[in-house]
Amino acid sequence: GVELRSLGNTPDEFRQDMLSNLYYRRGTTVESASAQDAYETLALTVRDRLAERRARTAAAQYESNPRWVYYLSAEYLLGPQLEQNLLYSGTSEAAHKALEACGFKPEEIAALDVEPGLGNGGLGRLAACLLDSLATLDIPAVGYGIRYDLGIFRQEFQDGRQIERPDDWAFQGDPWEFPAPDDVQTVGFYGHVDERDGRKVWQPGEVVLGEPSHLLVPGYGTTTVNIVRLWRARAHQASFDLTRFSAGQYAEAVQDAVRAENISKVLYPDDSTAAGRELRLKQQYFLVSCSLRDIVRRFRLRNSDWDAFGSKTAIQLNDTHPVLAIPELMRLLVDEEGLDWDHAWSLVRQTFNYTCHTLLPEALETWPVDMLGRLLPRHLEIIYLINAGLLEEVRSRFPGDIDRVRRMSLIQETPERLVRMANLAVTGTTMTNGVAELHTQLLTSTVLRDFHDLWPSRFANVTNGVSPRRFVRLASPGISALISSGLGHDRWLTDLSLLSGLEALTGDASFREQWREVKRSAKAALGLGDPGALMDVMIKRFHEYKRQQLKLLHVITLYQRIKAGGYDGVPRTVLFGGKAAPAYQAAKNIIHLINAVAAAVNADPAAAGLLRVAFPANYNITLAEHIIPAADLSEQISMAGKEASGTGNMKLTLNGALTIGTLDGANIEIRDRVGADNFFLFGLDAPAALALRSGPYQPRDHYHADDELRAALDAIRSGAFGGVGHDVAASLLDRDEYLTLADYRSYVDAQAGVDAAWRDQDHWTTMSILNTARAGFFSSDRTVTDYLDRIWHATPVRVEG
Ligand code: DL6
Repeated sequence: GVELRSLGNTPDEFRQDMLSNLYYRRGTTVESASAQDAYETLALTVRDRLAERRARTAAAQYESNPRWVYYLSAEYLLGPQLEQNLLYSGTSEAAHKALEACGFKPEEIAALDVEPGLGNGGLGRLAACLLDSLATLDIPAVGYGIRYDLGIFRQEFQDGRQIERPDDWAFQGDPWEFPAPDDVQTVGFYGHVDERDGRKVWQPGEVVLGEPSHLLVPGYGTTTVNIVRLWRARAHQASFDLTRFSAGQYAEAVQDAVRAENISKVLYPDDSTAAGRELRLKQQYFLVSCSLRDIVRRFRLRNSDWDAFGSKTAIQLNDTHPVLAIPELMRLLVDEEGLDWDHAWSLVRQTFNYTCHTLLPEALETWPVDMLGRLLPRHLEIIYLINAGLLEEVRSRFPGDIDRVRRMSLIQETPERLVRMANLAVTGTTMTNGVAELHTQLLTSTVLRDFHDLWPSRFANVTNGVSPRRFVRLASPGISALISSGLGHDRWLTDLSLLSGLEALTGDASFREQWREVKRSAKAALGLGDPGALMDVMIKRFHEYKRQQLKLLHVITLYQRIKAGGYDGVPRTVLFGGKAAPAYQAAKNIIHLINAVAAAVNADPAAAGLLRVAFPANYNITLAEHIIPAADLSEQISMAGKEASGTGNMKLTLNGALTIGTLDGANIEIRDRVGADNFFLFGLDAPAALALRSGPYQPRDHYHADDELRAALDAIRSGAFGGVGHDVAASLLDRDEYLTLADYRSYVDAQAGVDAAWRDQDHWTTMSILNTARAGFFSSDRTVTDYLDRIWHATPVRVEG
């Protein structure tokens, strides 16, 4: 092949290349360059280094014709790209010097790097961590997603209320992206199904184009650079109505084009509103259709026999959002390629696997049969055929068990006819996995129990993990440097189990002192409160099951103790961060109340130096990277049995925060590893919570029995926080769906244990180091290794450096 010229990484070579990029690609000069010019030039110069590795990677992967891992996800929270790409390409220092030589301040230029907020929360960030680890482990992989014009909304507070603003993240252009308008795919919607020569032919009524662009996904400490390919909807030229435009009907002239391009306009915030459901379904099919065509095109580059498809292709369905891929691949194989049904079905089942990320029944997607049939008539036929096969198997395994047949059917019949996407996902895949031990156990014993009865070997657990590069090395340069100096190497960045070497250092007083100092300076850098105070952090999406309201009741109790002159706790800064889905009023009420309580506490001289409440707006990956290293206490206080796994809990543990938590999600595995002595446990466990929920639970009994709880709720009800929060208090007293009041006393008492532990700073530091030392399991490298062993069965392709 043709040899690539290697780009040099000395400061001089890097600066020369920056200058070339400034002149030739940015079209400007050093004298007139703006900060944005400098940022984009820097980004291009770094990107070029990775692009070179990408070219080598693509060549090696093509050559070895491996089994590919394709990750299909409606969401990716990739985080800021600049610092990551500088680190992974080994050019941080050269870039710093080059910027300074041109008169720019590196921090100011880095601040211009806007994160693509193409996800809502844990599921999207997990996708990004898995891509990072796939590349780091040299696995040939491509992530597929949607390039939303507007990412997750920008959160602002107005009078303490959450306001959502559009996030036009790529307004200035995105220097990391490689658009490929020549690889465009055509996606159909609506229309009808004909039969021709014994084959079904779908004649779509509307056609939209999917235009891809890709971002580079570098591995750490390796040459491999994979990609994530994102699709953007484009209208056909023909949808612009020139006749109408010429007649002055400007809006009408573009209406079809606008409708087409709306498909990738906004990241759908969540499914708590009915409006826009059809658009959401269109987004899902758009992602699936474009990605499968691309996957098939890539398969054909090296293979001609369909029989090899399943062994060359592992497609992971990230939750139910991309599950239409199952009927779509059946349609491609049967209708377009002419394979017989059984042959196609066996290839489809070999190809796909499914990850479930929830236990909330309302989060298991369903689609009205009518809507799906109108939008995708052939797919609905295929779903019916798949259902026939499934129900035949159920009937023959469980004769006469009509209820079971009804529960397992892909179609819910009453009260409304709905397609059950999770049932389709389990039926059309080889493996289904949960994301933490408890989650998988609850999935197989409750939500998906019938499927587990039928096919027990089709279920596996793969506990989530996080990228140590992103969430330790980049987020916490101070802690990272200390870990490396303590261990005498930085190999822990690619083998996180090596953190166990820190255990021996807990006996070293000077190491403990340095650890304390590093945590303290992370708090000082965050600038939210006294760095000597305990930094108590609750960062995650707002949801009643996660119970930010429980943390808030604790804050009110502390405040009331202060007001009563009986405060014996340690100084604390309580930090909240997170967004509520725009249509989720109960969660937005909690946000409003937190801000009202924060205003009262922070303005009260009596609380000064003892308690402070911080709630920075617009929690995202960029902000997370500042908060996580500063945390002393990690709040993981969901009602047991509701949080599938959590990943923030892992990030905080790895950064030396101690957890106060329930036995929920991955908290259980964290506690098992760090040790019960280094974890503040409280509350009902999952069976106890379930039992209480199934009986006649009376939240008011707790209100009457506990003076401090009653005082906290009464303060809200009596208007102590500017009259805000009546609805929150009423919902807790009347329903308390997530057992907040039942867990209050146990939680507040456990917090007293936190205070006692914090008073012995030296011991706290030991516990903090032990948390980091014992959390190596929670690397997403281990997660990917588990996926490879249990689910994907793909092997690395090493790329020459
Ligand atoms: O698996 C990633 C992440 C888990 O850690 C969280 O526990 C879980 O809530 C989250 N789920 C979602 C969306 N849920 N659905 N469906 O983000 O996934």
